[in-house]
Amino acid sequence: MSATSRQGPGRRSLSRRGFLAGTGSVVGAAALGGFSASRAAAASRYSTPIGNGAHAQALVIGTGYGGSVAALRLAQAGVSVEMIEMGMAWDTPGSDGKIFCTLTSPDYRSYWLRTQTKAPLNYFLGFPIDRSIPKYTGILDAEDFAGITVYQGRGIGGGSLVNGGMAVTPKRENFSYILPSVNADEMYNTYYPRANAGLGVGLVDPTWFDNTAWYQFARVGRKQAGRSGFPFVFVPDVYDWNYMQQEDAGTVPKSALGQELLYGNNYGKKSLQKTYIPAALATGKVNISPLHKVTSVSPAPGGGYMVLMDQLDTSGNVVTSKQVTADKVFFAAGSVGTSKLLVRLRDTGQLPNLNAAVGQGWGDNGNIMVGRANQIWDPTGAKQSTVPCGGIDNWTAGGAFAEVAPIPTGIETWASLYLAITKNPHRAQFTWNAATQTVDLNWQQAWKQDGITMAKSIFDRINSTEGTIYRTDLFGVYKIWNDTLTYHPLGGAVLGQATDDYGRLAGYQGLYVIDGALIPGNTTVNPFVTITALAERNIENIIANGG
Ligand code: FAE
Repeated sequence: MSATSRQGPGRRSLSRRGFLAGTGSVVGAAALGGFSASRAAAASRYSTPIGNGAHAQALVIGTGYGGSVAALRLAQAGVSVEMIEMGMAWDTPGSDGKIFCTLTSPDYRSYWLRTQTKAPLNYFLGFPIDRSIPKYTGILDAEDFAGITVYQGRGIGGGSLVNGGMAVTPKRENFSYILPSVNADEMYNTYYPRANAGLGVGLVDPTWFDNTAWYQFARVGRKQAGRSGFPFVFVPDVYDWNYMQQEDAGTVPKSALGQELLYGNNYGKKSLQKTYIPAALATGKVNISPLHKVTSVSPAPGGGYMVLMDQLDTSGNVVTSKQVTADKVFFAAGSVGTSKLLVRLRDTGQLPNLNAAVGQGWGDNGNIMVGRANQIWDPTGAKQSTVPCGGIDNWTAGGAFAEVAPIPTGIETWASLYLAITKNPHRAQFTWNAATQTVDLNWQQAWKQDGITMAKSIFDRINSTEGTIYRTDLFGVYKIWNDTLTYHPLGGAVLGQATDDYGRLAGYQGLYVIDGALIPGNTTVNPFVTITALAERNIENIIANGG
C-alpha cells in the first residue's frame, strides 16, 4: 500500500502510544536478521515514485541517517511517510553483476554528475590518479564550494552508502562541547544506545585483529602511537565483522577485503539499506522515491505545505516536475542539502519567516588527512581491509583524534594514512547569491591551518620518535596535508538557534530539521552515531507532542 493519500490533512494524529508500541522492532529484526527479505521488499517499494498532486501526511527530504530515523519512527506511530531522495536506489547490479564499483576501478557509478573522478587521495608517488568517467548520477558527490570540497553520499541510504562505517559514540566529557543544550544523561542512557543498536554497531575481534594480515597497517599505527605515548583506541564500525572474517577465510565474496571503499559496499557493510530503511518499509507506511530532487517547500493555501520536486534521469536531466502537498515536512537532506534549501527558500521568499540563524554554524568536523612514510622495517602490508578500526586519541591535550586509515591499493606502500578529526574552531555561513542564483559557503581554506596544527600534535611526535617523515606524494606534488576537503559536514541549521531544542524550525509549524545540519560544526569523532542518536531523541519528542 502506498504511503501517499489524497484525503487531506489530519487523518491520524501522532500519538505516544502508537510510537511506543512500535519501537521494539527495528533493533532486533531489522538490524541483525531478515535482511534478504527486507531488501527484496525494499527493491519493490523503490519502484513506485510519488505521483504528481499526491498528498503525504509526512514528507521526508533525504534518506540518510536523520531521514531514516524520522521515517521509521513516524511510521511506527501510524503516520504515512513519503521519502524523497535525489540519488539512485542502488538496488540493481550493473553488467559486472555488482551494484557498486571498487576504489581502484571507479566507473560511471562512482561520482555524482562528474566527468572525472575526484578522489580524496588523488596522487600516488606524485602522479595524479583521477580518470575520466561518464556523467552519471553516481554514488559519491564531491561538491565544490569556494574554499572546500564536501564529500557526500547520494542515493537511498545517503552517507551510509559511501562512508567507512566508523560508528563512534563521543566521550561523554566532550558532549557539552558538541551539543551544549542537550541533556547528556538522556543521550547516553537512552538515545546513543538506541542508535548503536539500530545501526548494528560492533567491534573487531581483538584476537583476529592481532593476527590477520589485513590489519597490519592498523597494528603499525597502534605500535607507533604507543611508542609516542598516545592512547590507541579500537573504533567500532557497522561492518559485519563475522562476514569480514569469512572474507579472510575465502568462503564468501569480498567487499572490505576486496577494495570496496568510497563508492559503495556490495556485501559486508550494514548501511541504512540493511537497517533502518527496511525496518521503515516493513511498516507498510513508507514509500521512497529515488531520483527525485526537492526544489521548493512553501505554505499551501489550505494548510500544510506545497513541495516541488524534479524527477531526474541518470544523466541528471529533469524528466518531469511534480507538485505535492504534505502536512509536515522533515528536512533531512544532510548538512549541506538542508542548509542550501532553507537559505534559498528564506531569501527568495518561499519561507520568509525562517530566522537569521538558518545558514549559520557550519563546520568541517576539523577533517585533515595526512600520510607518513614508514621505515623499511615497518611495512603496512599489501593486504589492507578498507574498514578502519583504530584511532589515536589526543583530543584533550592536542585537539585531535586521528583514525588509522587504509591505502588498499594491493601493493606495499610503507605509508601510514590518517584521517584526523580536530577541534578546528572556525564556522562558516551559507548565503544566497542572487546574481548567480546559488547558495555560497564562505569557508576559507586557510582556516584548515588550525586543524593542521592540532593534527601535528600527534604526527610530529610520532615522526620524531620513529625517525620518519611525512609523505609528500599523496595529495599533490610536495603537498603534505589534505586541507581541501571534508567528509563530515555539520551545521547550518543549528539546534536551539534555527530551530527549537528538538528541531522544529522557528517561524513555521510542521517544518523540522532532523539531520547533521542541527549539529554546530563538530562532534569530536565521526558524526553519524551522534546524528542518529539526536534524530532518535528529537523525533520521540516531536511524536509525543503531536508534532
Ligand atoms: P546524509 O546521510 O548526507 O543524507 C542526506 C540525503 O539527502 C542524501 O541521500 C542526499 O542525496 C539527499 N538529498 C540532498 N538534497 C536533496 C534534495 N534537494 N532532494 C532530495 N534528496 C536530497 O545526511 N561518518 C561517520 O560517522 N563514520 C564514518 O566512517 C564516515 N565516513 C565517511 C566517509 C565518506 C566518504 C563520507 C562522504 C562521509 C563519511 N561520514 C562518516 C559522514 C557521514 O556519512 C555523514 O555525517 C552522514 O551521512 C550525514 O547524515 P545526514 O542524515 O545528515
